[in-house]
Amino acid sequence: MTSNIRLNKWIHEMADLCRPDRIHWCDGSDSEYQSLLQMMVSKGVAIPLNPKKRPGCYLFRSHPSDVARVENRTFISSLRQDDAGPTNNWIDPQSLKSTMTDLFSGSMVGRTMYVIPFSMGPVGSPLSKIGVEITDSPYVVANMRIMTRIGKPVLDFLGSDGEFVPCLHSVGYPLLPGMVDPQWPCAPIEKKFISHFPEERLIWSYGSGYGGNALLGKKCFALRIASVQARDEGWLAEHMLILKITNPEGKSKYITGAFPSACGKTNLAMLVPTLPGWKVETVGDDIAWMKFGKDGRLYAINPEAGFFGVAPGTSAQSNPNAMKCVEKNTLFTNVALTDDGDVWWEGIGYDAPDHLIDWQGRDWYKGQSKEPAAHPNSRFTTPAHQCPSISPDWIAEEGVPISAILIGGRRPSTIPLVNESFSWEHGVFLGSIMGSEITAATISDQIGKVRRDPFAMLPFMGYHIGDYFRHWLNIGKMTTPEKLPKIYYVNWFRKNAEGKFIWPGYGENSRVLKWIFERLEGKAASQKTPIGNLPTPDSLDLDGLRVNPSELASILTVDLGGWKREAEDVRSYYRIFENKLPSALADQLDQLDQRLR
Ligand code: GTP
Ligand code: SPV
Ligand code: MN
Repeated sequence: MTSNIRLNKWIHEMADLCRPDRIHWCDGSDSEYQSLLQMMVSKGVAIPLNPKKRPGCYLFRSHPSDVARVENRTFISSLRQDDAGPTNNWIDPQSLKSTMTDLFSGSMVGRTMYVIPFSMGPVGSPLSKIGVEITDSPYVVANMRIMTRIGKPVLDFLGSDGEFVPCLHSVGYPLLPGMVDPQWPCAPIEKKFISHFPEERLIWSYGSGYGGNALLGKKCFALRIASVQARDEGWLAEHMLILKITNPEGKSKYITGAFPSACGKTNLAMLVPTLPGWKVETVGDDIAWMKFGKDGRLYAINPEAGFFGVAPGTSAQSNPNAMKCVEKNTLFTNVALTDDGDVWWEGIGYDAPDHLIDWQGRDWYKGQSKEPAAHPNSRFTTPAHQCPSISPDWIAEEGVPISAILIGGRRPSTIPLVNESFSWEHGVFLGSIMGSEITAATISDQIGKVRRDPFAMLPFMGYHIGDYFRHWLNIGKMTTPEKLPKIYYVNWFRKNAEGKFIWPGYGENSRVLKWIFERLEGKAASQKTPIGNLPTPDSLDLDGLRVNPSELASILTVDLGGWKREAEDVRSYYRIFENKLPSALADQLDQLDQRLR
């Protein structure tokens, strides 16, 4: 119920189209959340975990075909194909709407249509934006309540004429009379459509209930639609963590980091430094909206309110803050269930018990079962305010001033541990050529293969990537150079001859953060190389670190042969941008070639 005329009209139109049995306006209250969960428990959709071990926690199991984002079913349906660019799937908006109108027609028969008003960013903050998601999935409602700010305060703020992004979602499984509702309703892959209409600022998602396909505030709005808004309004909507780092003298800086899906953002954002006296606090773990402040610096907000984090690999050793966070009030999806009502996943830090129920609900026996007990993209949804490392600034309405931007991915070879860009333009060049191994965060038959993923935004771009590079270059001209964050290319994922990670990662990444911090202070030394500024052998604090010296040397020096191949590969990759490739980036590539000779 709202006085917002446009919202009322849209809700009525969508209800006429989807024909739900009933409409529920979410008020966002705790009692609403609890009763939704109880309803899902009674239907066998949610499994309550042992309240002595995980109070307020529930386990969900998705359909085995619906376990991650579906990039090949994600569409940027701009009016002109050229505006979607060479990296996005495009369908003419009229034709896509007609296909999807048929799909949505009656798609909510037998179901409740939930209306979720949500705010990305603190309600009322000048950097925040409002969306309204319509969904027929109570699982989505429960997750959206953790991941965003939902309900009455948002409607109140929206008022009678406030702006919002309409986000329509259906799992695509109408319940006709006599049909039984499966545990995880969804549509077959060819009927899934995760669609964006950038000019209209509109999202239509059909057929999937999982993560970024269905929680429309996240990738669909806060990245794909927001990237278009950011281009038009002169700011940046990025796939980045935000952290605060404080040195032993008590001086703090804020750093963002763009790493592709399942490449370490949550872990870096919650890092516990191994270096004495240093402290890291969490502002955000997945998305940063950055705008210029009055002082000419870039300020970032975390538009989300929770973490939708990768479970496997999360342990008290690797990420104690996340482990604390998920002790209560957390929704788990596709992890394994222990006989005593707790969760387990690969890399949780202790052996599996002899028996588990795996993510597909099947018996799993230690030493016998061959498949992982938890899905590699199993996730926890947990409130940000529960995180022991959360920074009080995480809800700062004006955002936090950014001193450095990290970029990086999973590169088993070539890319060194850390590389400081020469300039903003050179940093944008490095961002544009970023590559990473494909991970289980997306459904793909090419997991593990390295692909170019510029600024970790490949799957999340709302427009032409060539225009996006130009936008980044323009941002660099909107203030004076010394006020811009410095850009650093990092890689925690180099492998040795045995295929093992050379760098221990996690808390030890604080050594790299310290070098960056001290570079920003003008203190740490660096050496100029053909690819950028690398640490001098003694400027990086390696005190007490146990890594094979020759392997360590290999990740701290330039692999000339590897970089020559890299530059050649970038040249052919750049061809896909045709006339949209900014000449500044073509020049950067030529200069790299020159320096590598
Ligand atoms: P999305 O939520 O998909 O965007 O992922 P993310 O970028 O937040 O990645 P996350 O921090 O959840 O890490 C993904 C996986 O990488 C987990 O299994 C981590 O344990 C592992 N990982 C994270 N940081 C490191 C690191 O420094 N070194 C190594 N070897 N693995 C890491
Ligand atoms: C990612 O894939 O980058 C995620 C998970 O953060 S999802 O929300 O499913 O996109
Ligand atoms: Mn992500």
